[in-house]
Amino acid sequence: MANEFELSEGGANHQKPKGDDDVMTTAQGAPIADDQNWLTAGPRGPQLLEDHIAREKIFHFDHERIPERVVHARGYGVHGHFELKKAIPQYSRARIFNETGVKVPTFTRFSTVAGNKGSPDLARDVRGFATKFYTQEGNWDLVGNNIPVFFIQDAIKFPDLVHAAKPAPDRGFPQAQTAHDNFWDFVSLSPESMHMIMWIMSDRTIPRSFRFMEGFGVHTFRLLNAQGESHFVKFHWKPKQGLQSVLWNEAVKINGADPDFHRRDMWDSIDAGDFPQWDLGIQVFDDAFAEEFEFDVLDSTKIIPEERVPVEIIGTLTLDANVDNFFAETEQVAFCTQNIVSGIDFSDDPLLQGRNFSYLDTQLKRLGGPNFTHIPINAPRCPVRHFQQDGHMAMTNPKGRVNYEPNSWGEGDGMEEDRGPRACPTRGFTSYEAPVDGRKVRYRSESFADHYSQARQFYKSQTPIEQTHMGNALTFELSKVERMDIRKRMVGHLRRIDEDLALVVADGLGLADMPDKVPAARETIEDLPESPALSILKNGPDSFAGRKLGIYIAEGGDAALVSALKQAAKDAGATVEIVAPHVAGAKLSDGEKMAADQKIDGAPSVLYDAVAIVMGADAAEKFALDKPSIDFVNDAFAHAKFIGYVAAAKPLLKGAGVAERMDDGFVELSDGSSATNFLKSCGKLRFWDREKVKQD
Ligand code: HDD
Repeated sequence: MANEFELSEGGANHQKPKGDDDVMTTAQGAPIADDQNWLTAGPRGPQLLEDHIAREKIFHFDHERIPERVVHARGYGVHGHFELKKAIPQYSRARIFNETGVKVPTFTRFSTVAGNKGSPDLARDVRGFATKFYTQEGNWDLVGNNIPVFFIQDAIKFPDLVHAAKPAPDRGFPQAQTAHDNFWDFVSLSPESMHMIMWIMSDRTIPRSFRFMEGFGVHTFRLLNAQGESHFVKFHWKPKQGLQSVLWNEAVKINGADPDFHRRDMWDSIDAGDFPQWDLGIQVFDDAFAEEFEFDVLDSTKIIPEERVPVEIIGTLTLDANVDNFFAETEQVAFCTQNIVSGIDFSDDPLLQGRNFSYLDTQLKRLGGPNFTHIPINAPRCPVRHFQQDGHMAMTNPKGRVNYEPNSWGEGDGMEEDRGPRACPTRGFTSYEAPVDGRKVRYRSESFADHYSQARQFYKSQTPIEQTHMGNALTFELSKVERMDIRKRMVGHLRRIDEDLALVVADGLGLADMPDKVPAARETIEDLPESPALSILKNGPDSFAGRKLGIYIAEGGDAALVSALKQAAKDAGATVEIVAPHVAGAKLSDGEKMAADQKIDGAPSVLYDAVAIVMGADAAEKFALDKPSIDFVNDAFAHAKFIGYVAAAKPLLKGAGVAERMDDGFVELSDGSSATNFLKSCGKLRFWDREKVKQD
């Protein structure tokens, strides 16, 4: 029967006909005989408006788009589950924090912030990390980023921030980047942004994969236990895969080679059964700590260093299913910071309080009505009962006569009517009874006034390589700013953060004189202790698991070696792609043609974490003059990647200009054990010494 449907798994709003009846129908369910030819008056005659099938098809198509998100438009969603490992009843009464071993379903959407839906994945940008937990007590949304601080302290500034970062209103560019006057004008006039600027100029904003980045709830929240006692909390996601980013030059090239690099990576790894995992960590502290801490815990431009308040791991998020339908799930998912459950509460962070208004409001616009919680991806997976009714696209409608309270239906009147739901003081949400007092003022608290100390702490906590990347990023971005006064103002801020960094940038911009320091509301605390947790390289995984090896094969390559490399990569938990001059593959030493996954022109080495070159001497001579082959080697070298090569491939290395500069990042391949050694080296992810040589 064409009108019998089943809902597909994973909460998708996708309906498939049951059984083997695949007859196409209209949206009204009427079978269609021909949907490729519009009804016309005669074979070459005018089209008839009567054609209800054509009109319905075009009508629906005309309305396919919904407004893209005003920020975080480009995103990628994945299903998963959260499992609590350690109950914390002393802090929270929420079931999700008390029942270990229960798999709470989740949906996580990763995103970039500034770019539109079609922008490239490797834009230098903050990544959104938003998770919806479908708990037994309602949905909890943790709407965070991969950076633990934010640009502004008060939500009222958000429209200005976003306007300044997005394309200029007159010209409509630049897209998906901050390297332009408006952005740097705004932040250089908003000193509170300086800590965040340090983070976004670090490699955190060019992650290698969504799988290899941390997530943060950013704000201070509250946890409430069964006795109603409150503790402050900050939420952290720690990737089990380790942290990893790419280089800026690499990011620029990935955007050209594969603008979908991050979403493809996520899709492929889940499709292959390699499920990424994050530990959920909490930093819990009390009022006494909040009082003694140098910074205000309600200020979202500040962190609490992990070395100061340790991150306690309490559970694990596993992402294990791709969506069935991108629109139904990833586009329609509606995160709201206000979605919390009993046992979790807000703090007075002025950014968080403002967000609580904004998210609900934006979903109304984006999804077209107040019933977006009826869309399967947004619907709670626990009983939902209330007296809210009607509105656009109402899908789940209560039965019966009662739609108000208080009511006396069902109370001994002999009528069967259900009285409907009642509020429940014992199980229901109750807010922390925080004392509130004060005059109504528009005022930024003095306790929010230190804008440079943690920016400095972040910079100082990086390795020299990471500091160099930050200097380069600032120089690059500011070199795209046309107004000299904005460039100088930014260098004036950098002088308050670190004089050496300011010097590097001033030098990079060719400034003749060092600009004056920007006036500061508070002097920088120069000696905050370094926090190793803030560096990516100090927290690398030392494993090639989850990474990708590109093996460039050509005629005459050693077939046994390619097999050994594949095996060694598999043993290391990595994936392999075979790249060849032709996508049909190449004939190897055993006389057999090995199929290729990619043609060299479409598979530059920026798509891989490490590369190996296995070809015969004639092929190496031939491809030493071939631009894609030269770039393959040359870029792998420039991006500090490990390069495995056979001796016969040396002409290509020479053609690429690296033969004279071979270092320990090159591993000669000959047999199975050399393949294993090569993969072991790759576990370091990058041969950073090559970057050090460049710096010297
Ligand atoms: Fe926001 C989306 C994260 C401040 C207003 N935000 C959005 C998303 C993430 C964040 C991850 C995408 C959710 C998804 O995948 O659908 N936003 C943050 C973080 C912030 C932050 C970590 C600071 C700590 N945001 C912020 C402020 C406001 C907004 C201060 C407004 C006053 N954000 C929005 C929004 C969006 C949004 C306009 C756009 C689409 C959406 O909500 O659903 O309401």
